[in-house]
Amino acid sequence: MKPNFITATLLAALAATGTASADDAVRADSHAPIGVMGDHTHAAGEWMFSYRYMRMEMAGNLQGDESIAPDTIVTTEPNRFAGMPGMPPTLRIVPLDMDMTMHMPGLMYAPSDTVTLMLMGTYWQKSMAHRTYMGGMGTTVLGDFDVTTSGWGDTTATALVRIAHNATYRLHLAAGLSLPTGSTDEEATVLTPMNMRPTQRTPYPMQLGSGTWDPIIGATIASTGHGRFGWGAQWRSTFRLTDNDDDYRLGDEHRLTAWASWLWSDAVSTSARVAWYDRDNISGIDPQIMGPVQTADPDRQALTRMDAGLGLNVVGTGRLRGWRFGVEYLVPLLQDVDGPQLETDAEWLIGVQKTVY
Ligand SMILES: [Cu+2]
Repeated sequence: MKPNFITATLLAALAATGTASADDAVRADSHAPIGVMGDHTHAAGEWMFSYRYMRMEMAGNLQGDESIAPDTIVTTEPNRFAGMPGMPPTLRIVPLDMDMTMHMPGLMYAPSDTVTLMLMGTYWQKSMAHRTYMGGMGTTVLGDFDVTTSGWGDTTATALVRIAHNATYRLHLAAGLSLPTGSTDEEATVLTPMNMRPTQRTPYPMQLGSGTWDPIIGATIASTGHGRFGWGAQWRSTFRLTDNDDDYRLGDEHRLTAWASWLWSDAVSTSARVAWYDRDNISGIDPQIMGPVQTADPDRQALTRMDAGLGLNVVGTGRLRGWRFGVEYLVPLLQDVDGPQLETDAEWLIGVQKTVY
């Protein structure tokens, strides 16, 4: 055989089975919609810096999958602390709405073609509006108050391991740990039904971290590169195995998502996605979290939600090679809660990524 033929054969074999990192870099659809974490891997030696902004808006309350009004909550929903000193038989403080903003800086590095390491931090800004009803019964409103908390949440360290990776198809597993860098001791001033304003530990949804070291396991499969249509799917679960210093553990979380993408040009793709999310109740109880309010009840934290989302991915070319931009908007299709719990209205995600080759 002539050397030219051997070289051509080798190049063809590389093109068919190679790492496809060049294609990954220039096709907008080679990353999942921006709301999917750990969706892609890197070629050996590559670094990636990223920043994601997430905003979630919630308003009104659900019991199961149906709306429940504040007046109904405070006259019919039992207070788990009833019987303790000063505790009314029903809930008397109702969350009205909540805005959550999350800033997520991220770092990825691939020590080899097989393994990509990922580190992601979270910085939370949470704000919840409440309505307090007067005394132990009836529907007379005493007043409204806001609770806000902000600060670093938990940090995740994850290894992504390639099982298959070629020009049109990729499969990788995720194994990681959520590190308890977020506070579980946040405090706020509240308005009680007895018209007092004590400062006390905030209920669970306003805390910033879990307080526990939690394993993360997942898998991602995706197919792009053989035309304008692409698709992918991911499973990702967080398991809470031990109680934290405050005598409780958050519920396990499970996420399943699948998306389809359309490549308009190499630089621009759009996506449609469905996302299923399930969270268990809290087990144990923080003795410092107590009050006639749903958010203080460990058994009113579980939820199942199905979201639908539309997304846009843009990848830089020329001088902007290595830069990516993504945006995604999700709305719930189905929600079912161990309530009452606030109802999710919408979620926005915006992200910027920079790969260093
Ligand atoms: Cu990356």
